Amino acid sequence: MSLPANFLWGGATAANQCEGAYQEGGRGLSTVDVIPFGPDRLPVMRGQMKMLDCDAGHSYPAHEAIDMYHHYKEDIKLFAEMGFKCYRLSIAWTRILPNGDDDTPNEAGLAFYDSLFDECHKYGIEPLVTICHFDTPIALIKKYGGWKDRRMIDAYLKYCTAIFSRYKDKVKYWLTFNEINMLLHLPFMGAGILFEEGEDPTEVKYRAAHYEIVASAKAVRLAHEMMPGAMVGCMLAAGQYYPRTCSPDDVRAAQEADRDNYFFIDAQARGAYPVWAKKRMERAGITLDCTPEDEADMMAGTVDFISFSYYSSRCVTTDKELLAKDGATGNAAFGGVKNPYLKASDWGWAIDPEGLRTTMNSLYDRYQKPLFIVENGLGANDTVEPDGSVHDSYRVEYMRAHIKELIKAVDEDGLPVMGYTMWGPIDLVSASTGEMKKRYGFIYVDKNNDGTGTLARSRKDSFYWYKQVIATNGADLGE
Ligand code: BGP
Repeated sequence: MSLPANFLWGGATAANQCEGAYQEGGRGLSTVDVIPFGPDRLPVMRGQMKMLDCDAGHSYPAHEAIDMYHHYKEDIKLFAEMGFKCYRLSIAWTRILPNGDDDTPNEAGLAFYDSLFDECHKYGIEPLVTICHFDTPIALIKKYGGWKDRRMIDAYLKYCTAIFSRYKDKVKYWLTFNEINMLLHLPFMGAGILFEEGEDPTEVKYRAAHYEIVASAKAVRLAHEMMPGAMVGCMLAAGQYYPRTCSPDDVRAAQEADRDNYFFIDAQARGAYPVWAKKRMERAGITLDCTPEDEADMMAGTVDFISFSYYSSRCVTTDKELLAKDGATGNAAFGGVKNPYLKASDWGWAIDPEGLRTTMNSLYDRYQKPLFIVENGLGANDTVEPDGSVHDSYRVEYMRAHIKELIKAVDEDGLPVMGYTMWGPIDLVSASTGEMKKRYGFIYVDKNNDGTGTLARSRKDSFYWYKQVIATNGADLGE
């Protein structure tokens, strides 16, 4: 067993999925606040249905979430009890700059995260901060149309300047954008994009992607200038694409599907777009608005490490009949078909622990930069027993199998891996469905889909299991 002694075990959350208190402390409105629960959620996340404010006909899970804004001391104490070395969280952009580009940051917002980071350090927990996790300020969507507009780069850098100068002594590890490739699938959630009549959606998305990539590169450079020793990573919604069969057409389709993701990470890790991307854009008639200055910025701002989320592998086919009949229900954002060799979660997401190792090797072969698994976990229905306990052996089984593959990737393949922050150590709002009952946590939160519940926290069986995993640095996986 060769996980390094300083391996960063922990958990990951996002502001909008746990903080709540969406109007407290001078916070401004952001995309995630107006993404409703129910059937309109997907069209809004995709930018097909316009919603820039809340209305009485919808409910909005992010408004209260699990109210971590008022419970963070209790929650971080529970993370510490499990032995966390690292806590990945995101800062809500509009707590710091309520309009997204204010000249003076909001002191109440800054003070909140100051206190949260102090709480982490009290227990020796290293914060890992996502600068932007699916939250584009609504004011900037009204002003610029979100990431469609180049001026977003300056707004983002203003925000980065505010948080880097305030937290430079408290935060060493940073991620520029959560799941940057999600912009292609859920453009409103990923980049505040709404499509107007006559626009080519593909062109709009790739132009926005370019601005985020340039913003990310400039943020990396700024972080290095302002915080010597800081490490900044990119963040990919990862999961290797498998061809459904060994037909050459399927194999090519899987390669092209992987390239949708590599497009982003090649730019962030190597500092330039891959050759095939230029050809793809030409074929699609897309112009990127990439200036020589952008190219120089991208090259000067490559990331220090590659972080990613991994829930499952993906499977593609070129067989139209099969696609119509066997479309994957889970990970709907990524499309594809069901993999007949894999079981799926309650929400239809394929379960493929070995795919984690495959994905890690593909990423390392390509970039040769340290890897960091910043999301992995099982969203499941939990049953609370009359005595309050939750026997979530399915969650333990999922995580054990994935951690085993992570250990093989280190032990047998020799990959450098900085840490593992599983997704949702405490139950929180699901990003894709807005549900509470899709639970990932080791800590149960008494809150239901309809918003009822006491918000009380309690330990599930998996809580004690993970504690043991961390205490033994992965040597005891409880078998
Ligand atoms: C990723 C997001 C997270 C998180 C996770 C689980 O895409 O970065 O924010 O929510 O997926 O997905 P879900 O909440 O839809 O189950």
